Amino acid sequence: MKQKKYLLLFIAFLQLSFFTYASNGYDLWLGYRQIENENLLNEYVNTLSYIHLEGDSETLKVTKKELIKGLMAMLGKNVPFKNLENSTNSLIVANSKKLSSSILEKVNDDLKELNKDGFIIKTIRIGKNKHTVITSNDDVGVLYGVFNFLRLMQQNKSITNLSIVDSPKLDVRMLNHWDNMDRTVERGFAGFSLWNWHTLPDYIDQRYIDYARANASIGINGTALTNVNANALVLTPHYLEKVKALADVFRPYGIKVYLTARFSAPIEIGGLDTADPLNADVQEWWNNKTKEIYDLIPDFGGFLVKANSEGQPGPQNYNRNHVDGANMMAKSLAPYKGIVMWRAFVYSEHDSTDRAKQAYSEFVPYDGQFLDNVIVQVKNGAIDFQPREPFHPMFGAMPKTPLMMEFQITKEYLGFATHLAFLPKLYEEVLSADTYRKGKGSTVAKVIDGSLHNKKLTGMAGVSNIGNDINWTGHPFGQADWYGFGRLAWNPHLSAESIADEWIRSTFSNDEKFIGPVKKMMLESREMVVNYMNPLGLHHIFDTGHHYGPGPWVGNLSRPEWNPVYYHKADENGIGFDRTETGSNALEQYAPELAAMWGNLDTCPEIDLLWFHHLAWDYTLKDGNTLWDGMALKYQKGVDDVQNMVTTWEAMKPYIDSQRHNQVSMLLKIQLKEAKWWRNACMLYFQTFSKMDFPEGMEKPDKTLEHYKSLKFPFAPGIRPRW
Ligand code: GCV
Repeated sequence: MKQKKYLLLFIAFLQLSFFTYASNGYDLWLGYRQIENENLLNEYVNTLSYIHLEGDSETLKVTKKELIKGLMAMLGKNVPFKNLENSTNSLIVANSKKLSSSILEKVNDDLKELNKDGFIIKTIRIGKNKHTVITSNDDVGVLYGVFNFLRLMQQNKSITNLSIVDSPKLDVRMLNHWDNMDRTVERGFAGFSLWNWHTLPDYIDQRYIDYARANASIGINGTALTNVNANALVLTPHYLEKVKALADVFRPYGIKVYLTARFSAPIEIGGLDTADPLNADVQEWWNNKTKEIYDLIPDFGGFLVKANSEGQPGPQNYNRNHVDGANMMAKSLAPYKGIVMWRAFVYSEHDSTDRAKQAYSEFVPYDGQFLDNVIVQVKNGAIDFQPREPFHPMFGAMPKTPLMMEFQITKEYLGFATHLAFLPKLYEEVLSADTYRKGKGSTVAKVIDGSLHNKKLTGMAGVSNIGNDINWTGHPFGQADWYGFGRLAWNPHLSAESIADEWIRSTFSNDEKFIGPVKKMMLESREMVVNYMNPLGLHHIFDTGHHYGPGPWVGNLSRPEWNPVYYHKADENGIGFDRTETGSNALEQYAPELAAMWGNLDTCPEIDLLWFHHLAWDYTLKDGNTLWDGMALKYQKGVDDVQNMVTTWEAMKPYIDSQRHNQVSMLLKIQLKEAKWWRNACMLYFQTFSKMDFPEGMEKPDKTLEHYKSLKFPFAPGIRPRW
């Protein structure tokens, strides 16, 4: 009785200190909190009397550390490690190869179902004794199992009767860092690069370890360290030593290192006078370079390549094609089981066709010609990470080629790190889109998990939003995008709703009074951004270069498709990009069902209207409003919804620590200010064409169009430095 009283007092003390302490967010979703619910705490303590952990590989050492850390924090006590004999209520953690036959027979059927890195968490009985087993056919799977088990506890789920069998649906689950070697980050808004190339390899920043741990906790198993706008120097011996040091840190966490390979590296650092992929010296150079890398890093993942895109060199400089370039590198990597991720983000100033069509036109004819260890990396949409884009038409259109998804986690076009827009909602929309390539139900998720066309190599990449800001992502809610990306790379069929739920519980609180409103706010946030930036299918109307804020008036850049006016095509007759048969006919690149649906104004969803159609300002929308009024009201709705988000968040103050609450409050106010800026600037500009009044219900702009046009941001973060 007395003991119980002390326990309650202890919990009350912890709660009190939680609300008054300031969390800087460094712990991410792994800040294990003391279990507050007394019954649950008892259940956990009783179920976890002992831990029995087999094996001492580097991976199992970090697994053990994680268990100790997590259980100590959540239970408020140490759980002793003990041999199994005669014990009950033990947590058994081991690679399946180390399990005793009596345990093995309880999990054998489940083990057969596992893919690489999959795990089992199962409650078993042996005689009178009850235990919880976490196992896998490989050590990394055991680590993943432990992270998942701890997550169940973080979410206050019962652990007395578990039967979880979970495997990753994709092989390559990786972050792409657009980190330059001078530590600036292209499109990075959370500080400088994590990689301190100057102090590597001798100085191992604790951040590198914490980075690996965070990634492993959500199943991420690869990282491309450097920008796709690549610098060949990273392939020199001086830098490879540093890359090796990072690879050594990441290895226990199951994370492989990949490098971006500049196509002209044989010239720039190899002393050759060509980088022609069919030239024998060039091939030999890549073979030797690859061997040099594998001598240092035996589990090196491979190369990520941006070629003949936005000024990057590539095989076309030598009148060769993507297949020649990718296959040359693939041959050098094949003996070591390395892969080439060849990006399909290509468009050319010499091609006057709709930019949205160019990647498909260039790549689809190569279907079936890439070697087995090449995977073509395709952005989620055909333009460039816009707040909303129809899925990229290449998905489903190359049945003989593995395609991997490239999402952007950093918010180049969704308000940088100052706006809250929960991106898993965007990812979910793309992944669940139906390509109709093999009939109804041929979703993008099935293309990339390999099930639609029976692909062996599968993957998903996310352009990282991480920097050296203390909380990693700048905006505390940016952590949810990293987390959500990892979870979807593990299983692209998960729902954004379940991801938001998990993340809130692990990161902030299990209090339903907090979870309900915050989850709602997160799930609606991406649509708010679409509304106040790019409603009704508008796209790429961002200010030039830095992409911060509106710039629909920009029309003076040398390449036509770099100008917002190219995309909205506003004139006195109307607005929108005609991609139907009467226009660019980008629709022809989709399955006939989709071409018909998007091509017909009666069936085209209004969220995609101006992506596919150029319509008169007085065109009637489904709700009876004119296009002009409807557009204005969408902009206004975006602003109003952000205002509501500000109000919701203010009411959340009692539930979390003051530091993070205050940070989010300030950021939401910036978001509100900028949402109004977007609405005012865009509507004033489009009004110069429509010549129509703003409808009732739209707040009138308080500044002139000239004012918005005059705003300049020479030091906006994330712009590519010019060396
Ligand atoms: C890394 C967009 C971005 C560029 C980026 C490019 C790409 O154009 O604005 O910063 O370059 O995409 O994905 O290669």
